[in-house]
Amino acid sequence: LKRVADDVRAVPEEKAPWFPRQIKDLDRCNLLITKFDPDLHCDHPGYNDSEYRKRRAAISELAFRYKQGDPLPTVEYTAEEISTWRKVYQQLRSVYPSLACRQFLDSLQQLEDECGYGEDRIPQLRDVSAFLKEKTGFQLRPVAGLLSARDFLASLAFRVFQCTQYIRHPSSPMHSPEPDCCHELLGHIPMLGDREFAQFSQEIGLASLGASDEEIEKLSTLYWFTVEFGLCKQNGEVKAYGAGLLSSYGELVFALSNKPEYKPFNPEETAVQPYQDQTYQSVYFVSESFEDAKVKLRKYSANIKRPFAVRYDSFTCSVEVLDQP
Ligand code: HBI
Ligand code: FE
Repeated sequence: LKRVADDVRAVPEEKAPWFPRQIKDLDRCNLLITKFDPDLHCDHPGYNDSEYRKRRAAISELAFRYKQGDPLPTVEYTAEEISTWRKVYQQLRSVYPSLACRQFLDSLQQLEDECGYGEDRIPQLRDVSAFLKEKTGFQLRPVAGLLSARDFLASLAFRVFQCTQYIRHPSSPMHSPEPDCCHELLGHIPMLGDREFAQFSQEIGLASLGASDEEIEKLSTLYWFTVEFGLCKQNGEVKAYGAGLLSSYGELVFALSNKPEYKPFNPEETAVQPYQDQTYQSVYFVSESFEDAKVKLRKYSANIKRPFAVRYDSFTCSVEVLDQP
């Protein structure tokens, strides 16, 4: 009893929140946010469609049962689901050459050549994960929906991308209130096949481990305006690299029109910019290059107050925790 009391007293007051140290700890990073869940929200396009909700529940079940190291589940998509995918793919593919950044286009081309990307079938997470593993060391794990920012960012520290496997409701192929496989496979995956971008993503993840709720909120906002809605300069032109843009025809065209405001990417300012998750952004942040974004993010992260430093060990897929002097 005495020992227990001593242990309790020994815990420093500013104890950091729990975070995963090993890749298998990601099995515990599973806090779902029900903000856009079709079972609970009457304005979700699938709310009145019990067939759709049943399908979603079945695909969610695959994610709930998944443990790190299991083979990724495959889903046999229906003709209706493939038809939704086709509409999204065709519309977006036609505008990518003029609006997407070079890294995205290169990677998408490789996915089409090597990984079965195309309008006729929805790629399987298992194939896509194997592709990414070879290119950048990223791997996928299935997730049933929107995760808490803390859990989502933590997985990036291990080069694990939590990926939804269901598709949006057929009544609104051009819009989804929540992430779905169109958003992941078209928006995120090609960028995660780029080495520089993969490293940028992992560094946001590492910065989030054990951070306070306030810092998580800021990192999540940074993630929003870069990984989701980021723009970058390329040969004197502004191009899109954010997944929220590259998976939404309407916002992609809007973001690269002369309507929205552009600001230079600057983590201190970007981290506190209010953002929109119901409509288009009113401001977008433009990076000079990924290298530049990475250097700036690194400086920002170094200033986050944590009583320790972390280092990723890629041999053991684990995070080393070092005491800060
Ligand atoms: N969860 N499944 C999933 N997919 C995302 O893209 C995602 C998430 N949770 C939070 C999030 N993205 C970001 O908006 C940041 O809060 C990290
Ligand atoms: Fe996303």
